[in-house]
Amino acid sequence: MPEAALHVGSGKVRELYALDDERLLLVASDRISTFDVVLPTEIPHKGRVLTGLSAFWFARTRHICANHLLALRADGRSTECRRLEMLPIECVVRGYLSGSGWKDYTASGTVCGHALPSGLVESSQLPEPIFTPATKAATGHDENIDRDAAAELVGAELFADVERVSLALYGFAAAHARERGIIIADTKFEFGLDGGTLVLGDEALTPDSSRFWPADEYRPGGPQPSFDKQFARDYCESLGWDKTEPGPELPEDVVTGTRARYVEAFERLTEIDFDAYLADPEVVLR
Ligand code: Q0Z
Repeated sequence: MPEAALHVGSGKVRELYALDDERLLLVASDRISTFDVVLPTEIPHKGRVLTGLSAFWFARTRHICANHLLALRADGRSTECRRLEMLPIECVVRGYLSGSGWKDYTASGTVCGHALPSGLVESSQLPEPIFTPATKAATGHDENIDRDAAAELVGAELFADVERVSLALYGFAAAHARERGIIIADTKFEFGLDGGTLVLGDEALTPDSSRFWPADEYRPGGPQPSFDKQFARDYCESLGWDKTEPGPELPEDVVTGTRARYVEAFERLTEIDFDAYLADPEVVLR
């Protein structure tokens, strides 16, 4: 547990502590959310899978952008991070049309001011990845904004930097994942400033901050199965649950199947045995 660390924030499935003036401790729990509701049943090791994946990407994208990772702790679920002044926008990159991007396209033919070709269907691959910033809503859902609104929030120069860097990070990770059978349909980055330097923060390129789809099941024209959460979602749907709090308990076979999918995503993307990660988390940094 964090030694003399002040709790400074809670996400749906993560906790944030202050270590000192310069450093934060980010701890990923084994909680899982479906349809935006945190379920009462945990997925063993889920927090370690996400922490290990995020650290793996941080280690492999230093040539694109500096990041906040200072140390990965031996528990495999806690990272010491440099404290940043976070930018007030979510930096989303979409390579495929899904979620709010698909919804906005059906309503207007555009996503965050990007005019897209007609005739795209749900989950279509886009002609090229697009940067689709969103505001950070204190409660409820983030709102997509166009580039002018985003540039207003962070300044034109910084906007150009986060757009370029976000597209480069996505391009690198999506190509790596696609060669290993995983489509990263979209992903959300959060950046901050350290002095004047742009630094990638938060978690990056995990199944909680991205849509991971199994490439061998990709069929545009409808929603795609989630690489990690589909068993849990299907089980919840089978109950006829109304998707309000409290969520249902997951049975053992759904927990086991879901855990196996998280571990499979980790092993495919990192090419590292998950048991080797548990024994020594720093394997993902080498
Ligand atoms: C991340 C969040 C979580 C609740 C603040 N390096 C950083 N410097 C300053 N602030 C943050 C970071 Cl990562 C920061 N969040 C998101 C994470 C629990 C909220 F684990 N909020």
